[in-house]
Amino acid sequence: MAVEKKWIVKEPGNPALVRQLSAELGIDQTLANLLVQRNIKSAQEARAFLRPQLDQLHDPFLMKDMNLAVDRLSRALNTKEKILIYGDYDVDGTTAVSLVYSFLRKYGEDNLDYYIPNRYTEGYGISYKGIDYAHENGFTLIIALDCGIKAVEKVQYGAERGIDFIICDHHLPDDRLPEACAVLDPKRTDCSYPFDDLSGCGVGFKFMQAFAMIKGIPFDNLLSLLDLLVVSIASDLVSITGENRVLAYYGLKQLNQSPRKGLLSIIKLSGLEKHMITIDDIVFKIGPRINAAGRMESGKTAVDLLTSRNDNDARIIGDTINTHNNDRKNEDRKITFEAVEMASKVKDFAGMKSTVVYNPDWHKGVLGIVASRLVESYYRPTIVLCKSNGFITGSARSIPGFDLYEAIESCSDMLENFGGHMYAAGLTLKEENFDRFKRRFEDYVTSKITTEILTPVINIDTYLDFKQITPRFFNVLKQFQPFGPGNLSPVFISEKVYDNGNGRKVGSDSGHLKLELIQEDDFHRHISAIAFNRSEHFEHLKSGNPVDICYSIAENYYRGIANIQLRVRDIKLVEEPF
Ligand SMILES: [Mn+2]
Repeated sequence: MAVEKKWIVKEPGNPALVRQLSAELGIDQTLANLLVQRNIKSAQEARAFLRPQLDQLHDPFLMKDMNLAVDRLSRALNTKEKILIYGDYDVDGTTAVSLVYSFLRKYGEDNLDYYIPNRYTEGYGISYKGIDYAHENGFTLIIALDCGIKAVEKVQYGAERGIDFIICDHHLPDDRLPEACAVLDPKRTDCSYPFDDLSGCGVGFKFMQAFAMIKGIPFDNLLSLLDLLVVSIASDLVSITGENRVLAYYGLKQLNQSPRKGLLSIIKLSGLEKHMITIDDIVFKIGPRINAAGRMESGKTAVDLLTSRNDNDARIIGDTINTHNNDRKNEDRKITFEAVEMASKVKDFAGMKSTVVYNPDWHKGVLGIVASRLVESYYRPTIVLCKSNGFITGSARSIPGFDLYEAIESCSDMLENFGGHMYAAGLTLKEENFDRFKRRFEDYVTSKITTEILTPVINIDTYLDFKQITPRFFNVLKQFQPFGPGNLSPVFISEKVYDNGNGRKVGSDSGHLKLELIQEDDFHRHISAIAFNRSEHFEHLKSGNPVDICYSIAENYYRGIANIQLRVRDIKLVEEPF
C-alpha cells in the first residue's frame, strides 16, 4: 500500500536580495535563494554561515551560575576532594560524562570517577542509589550532566550527607530549582545565555570551556572533546543552528580526522571508516551503538569505551556493544515483520484509519521503534502491544497533526495506565478490555482524522535543473552542512527527467532503484540517483517515460571515492499526452 505524498514548495526568498547575494558571492541564484530562505540577509551573514568559525562561540560566563560552578570545581581540585561525574545512560548523558571526565582527568585523575544509573533499576536522572554510592565512597562533589534540573529532593538528600552538586542540564526547569552550588541550564528563565538549545553534553562543554579560561588553558586543548560533543548534538536531536552548528561543524572535523580510540572503534564497526561522516551517520549508526551499551548491564560500559586510552580495550568493548546492537536490530526486524503481517491480514485493513497490533510474546523494549516503522509504512496512528506482568502494555506513535494522546485519553475508562504527548504515548490495559479498546480507538481516530492529516507532505525548497548541478554548485551546497534539525538538507524538484537505460533494481529484495537520470534539454550528461523502496516505478522508467522527482543531493562513497548522487525522496509519473 503506497501512500501518495503531497509536495509543497516553499515560498522563494525576496528576489532583490537573492540577486544581490548571488552577485556579491558569485554563486548560482538557486543557492542564493536557499540562503535567503534560511533567513540570511547579507553577504557577511552568508560568509559566516558558509564558513563557521570558532570565534562565533559564546562566552561561557554569560551562563547563569558559571562563576559559581568554576569556583566550586577549582576548590575541589585544589583540595583533592573526590569528584563523581554523573550522567544519564543515553547518548547525551554518556558523551557528557565522557567529555568532562576525559578533560578533568588531566588535572586530578586519582580523585575522579563516573557513575551512570542503571536503566532498569534506577531510571533517568539522579538516583538515591547513586548518591548513596557517592556517600559510601567518600565523594563530596557530584557533577550531574544532562540531568538534575528537577532533582530538588535528591540534591537535599545529598546535602544531608555532605555532598555538593554542580548541575549541568538542558531540560526545562520547574519553578523551583534544586539548591545546588551551581545550576547551569540555558533554559533557566533567569539565564541570559544567548543560545538555549545546547545538548546536555554541550552544557558540560561550556563548563569545561569556562574552567579552561580561568586556568589559562588554551582553547585548542578543548578541540579534542568536540568529537563527543557532535555525537551528542546529533543523537539528542537538538537544532543544528547557532552555536550548535559551529560546534557540530568542528566536531565532525574532529570525528573524521582524529576521533578518540573508542569512537574510532565504533566508526570501524559501523563501516564508516572511509566515509566523510555526517550527522545522519551519527543518528543512524554511531548513536544506536552507544545506546546499545546503555541497554546492557551497565551504561558505564559506554563511558569506559568513550574514555578508553588503549586500542585493544576500545576494540574489545566496541565489539561487545556491537553484538548487543545487532541482537536488538534483529529483534526489531523480526517483530516489525510479524506486525506488518498481522496488520495486513486484518479484515478491511486498507479502509481503517488506525493500526493496532498485539502479540503477547513480543519484546517490550522494541515496541516503540516497531510502531514508528508501521507509521512509516501505513501513515496513520499506530499502537503496538505485548504482554507484561499479566497486563497488555505497549507504545503508540502518531502522524503530524493528529493528537494521539487525546485519542488514548478518550479510552481512559478501559485503561489501567497511560501517559505521553501528542505524537508518542504508552499505555497499559487488562486483556479482557483489548477488543473493546481497539474498536473504540479506531472509531475515535475515524471521527477526528481528516484526509488532509492522512496525506504525508514533502517540503521542497526549490526547483532545480540538472544543468545547474555543477561541481562548483555542489561545493557551495556542501558548505550548508552540517545538516540536521533546523538546517535540513535542501530538497529540490526536477521535472521531466528520464532514465538513460542503465537503471536497475538493487537491494536484497530488489526494492530500490539505482538510476542514471537525464533531463530533456541536457541529454549528454547523466546524474546517478538512488530511490529507496521505489521499484514499483521501474517499468515506467525502463520504457523511457519521464518522471518528476524530488530529491536531496549527497555524496556516495564507493571504494573510498566520492561521487554526486541524488537521493530521490519521491517520484511522480508524468502522463505524456498523445
Ligand atoms: Mn539530553
